[in-house]
Amino acid sequence: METVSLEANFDAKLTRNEMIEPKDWMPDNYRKHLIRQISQHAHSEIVGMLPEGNWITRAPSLRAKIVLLAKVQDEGGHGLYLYTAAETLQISREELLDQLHTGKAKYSSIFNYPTLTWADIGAVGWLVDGAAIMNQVMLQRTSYGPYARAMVRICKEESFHQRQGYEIMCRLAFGSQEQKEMAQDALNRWWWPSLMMFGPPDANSPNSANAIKWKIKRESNDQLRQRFVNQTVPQAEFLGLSVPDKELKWNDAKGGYDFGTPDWNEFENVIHGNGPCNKERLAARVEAHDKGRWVREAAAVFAAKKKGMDKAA
Ligand code: BYC
Repeated sequence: METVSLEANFDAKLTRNEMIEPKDWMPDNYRKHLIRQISQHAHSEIVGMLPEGNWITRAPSLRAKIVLLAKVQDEGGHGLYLYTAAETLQISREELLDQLHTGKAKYSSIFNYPTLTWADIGAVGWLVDGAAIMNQVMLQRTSYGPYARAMVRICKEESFHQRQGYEIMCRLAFGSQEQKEMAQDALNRWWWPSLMMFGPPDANSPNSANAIKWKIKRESNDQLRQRFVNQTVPQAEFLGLSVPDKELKWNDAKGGYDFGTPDWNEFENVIHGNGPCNKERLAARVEAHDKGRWVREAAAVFAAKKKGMDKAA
């Protein structure tokens, strides 16, 4: 088939809201766009394990430790589903990881902030996983089949993570005065970086036009950010905590909150490698990758031997 009719067929599938599958023809830019987004998403999952993993040995109870351990393991699993989805687009896992380790590929800005207290683990679950779900629910209907299917399971697990975080915040906010102050301090530090997770304002988002045209993203950065604020402010009120935004105000006419502008200069700095923990996070990832080399090599030898045995049988 000629490229014109292949492209018409691709467009028609999108119009009918059918999924694009790995064996289908797709424009090269669509493939590249997906590799960029899915791999950055995968990198975010595995880098996201670091700030939380930091608290496993210091969780305040056995129950809290088990729950946090399970959550961090889930994030590792999400990374695996997403790398596998990206690999269906003709790129190897090694190449994807190399892009992360050399700083060529981005990962979510949020994981370049430190988790200073146990309340931060609550705030991460509540706000960071909350923002992640807000963005990822629409990705269950993204146009690329393997990505959409990976997102279904990820979303289920992320809701458990969000509840884990909110439970910690409830305990602290309804605890002693000191605990309540810890909860407020965590909210103060995580609020604005959480709003930045949705990406730059629509007017400054170079990838959005194609993402929407190709039905990769179903909603815009600003729409999702607004929904997140609308949903989260009442949760903060329930906790008796105040959102650190003087411009925050309910707007009857729009049926949502008006809110202040995140510091987009800070965001640009963080996504270009100059946030509070960028260097530490990347170094930890590279070290983990190097230390895991023997596992990858042993698994490859085992797989090759098993293949040989299966053939002989
Ligand atoms: N951090 O044109 P734009 C999670 C980059 S949650 C870093 O709007 P797009 C987890 C963007 O990549 C987080 N970089 O881009 C939760 C682009 O640069 P390049 C992961 C960002 O793609 C809890 C440039 O800025 N979730 O994993 O249309 C525990 C211009 O942006 C960010 C996902 O990845 C940011 N926050 O929209 C553990 C969801 N925002 O690539 C783990 C899937 C923007 O051109 N991803 N940039 O050099 C998406 O939905 C979209 O990629 C985004 C950005 C909404 C993030």
